[in-house]
Formats: sequence, structure tokens, C-alpha cells
Amino acid sequence: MKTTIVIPTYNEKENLPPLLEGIFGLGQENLHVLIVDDSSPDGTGDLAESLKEKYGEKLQVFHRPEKNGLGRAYVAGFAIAMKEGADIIGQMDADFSHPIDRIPAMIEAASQGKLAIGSRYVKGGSTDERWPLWRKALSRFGSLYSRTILGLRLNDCTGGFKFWPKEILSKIPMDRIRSGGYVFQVEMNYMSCLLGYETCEIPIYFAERTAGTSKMSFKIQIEAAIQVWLLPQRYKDLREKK
Ligand SMILES: Nc1nc2c(ncn2[C@@H]2O[C@H](COP(=O)(O)OP(=O)(O)O)[C@@H](O)[C@H]2O)c(=O)[nH]1
Ligand SMILES: [Mg+2]
Repeated sequence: MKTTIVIPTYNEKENLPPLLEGIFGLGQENLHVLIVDDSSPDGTGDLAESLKEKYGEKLQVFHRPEKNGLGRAYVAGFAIAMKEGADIIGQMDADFSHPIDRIPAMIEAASQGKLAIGSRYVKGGSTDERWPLWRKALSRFGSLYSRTILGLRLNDCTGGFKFWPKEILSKIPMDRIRSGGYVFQVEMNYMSCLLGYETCEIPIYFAERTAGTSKMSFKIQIEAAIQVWLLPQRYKDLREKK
């Protein structure tokens, strides 16, 4: 079974080489990585190209002309991964917040036909002690907010470490996604739940990045807060079918 992990990058040049080292060092069979870089000014895209020499066809790079949001980077990456025959499509951040050593467990869960979500808020999961209190509160609140408004039966609604069986991902109408930024994670979970797919939350420790900077912004947070309210109306047809 072919697994492709889609990794969006924007200014991640320090993280990319050790990240790929870690992922391919797992020795997991038939594991591929697709980097989606938004023309990072720090040269992450060129660096990714040069790493192809080391990893060969296991590493692919897709370049987008400008920074255009995490959600849109994923939509583009998912389409490529599926077109190239991936059976399982993973998604993870480039900054080591998502634990590489949980990848085999995530693939295992997805191979059973479930959406595997790396979860900070189930037993055994946690977030970095170094995370500032406001960031912890925001993350926790964001999850509860989405869960309550959308009726999601998930403990971690906003996390970005997920593995999709292609059977689920191919049924999600991604052309309807309007979220440009991080709220994309919630929108995808919502659609998957409306379509009746099962999820499996796998506990993770979410580490704070040690290199590079976060791209989270006030604008992204506002988009998320508003979009969550709009989703039920936007997917009324799917809700009614349920
Ligand atoms: N291609 C692309 N990647 C992005 C964009 N915004 C964030 N990322 C990447 O998405 C991942 C998560 O972003 P990060 O800044 O760590 O967000 P945080 O963990 O919520 O602070 C990282 O790999 C970023 O490089 C974007 O607009 N385009
Ligand atoms: Mg991060």
C-alpha cells in the first residue's frame, strides 16, 4: 500500500532536512513525501529540490507561486497524491510538532479505513509545556468551540496530523472548500463526519517548534472563528442526507 505524506512548507529550511531524515529513517515500506512549498523566501523550495538527489522518487516537490494559505496548499497536494496512486494520504507540519514515531500507528489506523487523527486531547495526548498559556487556551478553546457548534464527536478538532484512506478523501468534495487557512482542518473533519466516516484519535505529544517561526496570525484566527459558524449552512445538503 502506497502512503504519501503531504507537507506544506513556508520558510522551513532548517526543519526540512532533519524532518525527511526522520521520516525516511522509519524504514516504512512504500512511504513517499510530497512537499508543497509556497515559494518560501528562505529557499525551502530549492532545498527540497536538491534533497531529491538523496531520496529519489520517494520525494516530490510542488511549488506554488505565492503564500496562499495552509488549506489551499493541502487541497493542491492531496489532488496530486491521489492522482499518483496513493492509497493512504498523510498530512503533517514541517516543524516537528507532529511526532514522526507515531506515523506507523497512523498508517495502520488509516489502512483499516478510518480517518486517523493525531490527538492532543485524548488520554495519553498532550501539548508542549513551553507553549504559552494563551496558545494552549486558544487551541483547547478552538477545539471545544468547533466541537460544540458543529456537533463533532472529536476531542481534537483542529489538529493537523492526519492520515486519510483514499476511499474517504476521494469522497470529500474538496472543490467546495472555502477555508484558506488553518480552519481547513475543521472543515475537512466536518465533511468527513457528515459523510458518515469513522475516525480514530491517536494520542500524540505536540511539541513546540524549535526552529523557524509560526505562521499562525490574527487573520487566520478570525477566519477560523467565523468560518466555523458558516459551515452548517454551507453543507446543509450533506446534513440533510445524513
Ligand atoms: N505552503 C504553505 N505552507 C504553510 C502556510 N502556512 C503555514 N504553512 C506550513 O504549515 C505548517 C504549520 O504551520 P505553523 O506555522 O507551524 O503553524 P502553528 O503550528 O499553528 O504555529 C508548517 O509546516 C508551515 O510551514 C502557507 O500559507 N503555505
Ligand atoms: Mg507549528
